Formats: sequence, structure tokens, C-alpha cells
Amino acid sequence: MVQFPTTLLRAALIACAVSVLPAASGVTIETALAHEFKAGALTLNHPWTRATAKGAEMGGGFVTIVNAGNEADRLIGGSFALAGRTEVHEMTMDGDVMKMRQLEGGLAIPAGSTVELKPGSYHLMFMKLTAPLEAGATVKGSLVFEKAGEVPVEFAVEAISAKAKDSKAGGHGAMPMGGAGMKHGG
Ligand SMILES: [Cu+2]
Repeated sequence: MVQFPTTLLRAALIACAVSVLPAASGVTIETALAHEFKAGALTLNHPWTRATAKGAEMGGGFVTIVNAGNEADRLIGGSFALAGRTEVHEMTMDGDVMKMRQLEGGLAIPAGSTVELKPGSYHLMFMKLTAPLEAGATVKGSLVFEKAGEVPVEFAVEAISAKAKDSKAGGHGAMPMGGAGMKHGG
């Protein structure tokens, strides 16, 4: 009869739990909330953000950008009516630590490509929020491109628990910003 020490078993269970990787798939888009904005060859699908807890200072902005043209562009910034400042960010996992950094040169939107800004990945970072974001609301803002210029959009505010299907990490809203385990650069 073979018996595993319980500590070993427990370690194995924990290893299993943390090794569950997010499945690769697109962002869930609620049909009822689907909306899009166009600027030349660019289509901005379903800009959205997440409701925030009272006192939250930051939020994440997400959108799918389709470049149907044959010229590359770059997302270099944005704006959000309820934020003091908006930056283009990248989130990566370093082991089990989430790291975010500002993409100083912007985010490349190659010709004929689709680029997703989604939780756990590229996102707009809304800094210095001036009011809590309430689910169900829409908030005016914009995306700024190197070539297409500033494109006005409206961000749908989704539930605080809303996340892309493929993002176990959750990113903004799921975790207190700047909390333990998260390093925020810049
Ligand atoms: Cu960020």
C-alpha cells in the first residue's frame, strides 16, 4: 500500500490549481452591448470598461481594433471623460506576478490585422478616475492613432466581474490596483 504524505498531496493540488492556463479565445462580446466606431480603414469594436469600486483610482479600457487597410497605424493614446489621464499599457505575467507598463511608443496596429485590448493583455489605463464607473453606463472617450488621429468612442461600463473569457488573471477591477503582487511601472 502506497501512501502519499499529505503535504506532498497538498503541494500537488496547489500546483494543479495554479497550472490551469487560460484557454485561448476571443473576448466575449455581449450582443446587446455590441457597438462599433469607424475611422477610415479602422473599426473599433465594442469599447468597454469595468465598473469600479468606490475610491478606485484606475480602470482598464478594452476594445478590438480591426485594420482592414493596407497601411499600418499605431494606437498612441486615448481619453476617457472620467479620467485625468489615459495611457496605453501592456500587462504581462512574470511568473505569477502581473506587471504593467506603459507602451511609450504606442501599440502597433499592422495592416490587415486585428489587435485586441483585453484584460490581462494590452489595455488603455484610465488614471485618476474622477468618479466611480457604474455598470450599465456609457462613458465618452476616444482612441488616438498616429495616422487616423483621434477617434471618438463610447465605452460601455460592464459589471465589476466582467472579464474576457480567456483571462483568469482578470486584470483591472478583479484585483485592487497597485495591490500585492502587482507592479505598476511608469
Ligand atoms: Cu495598466
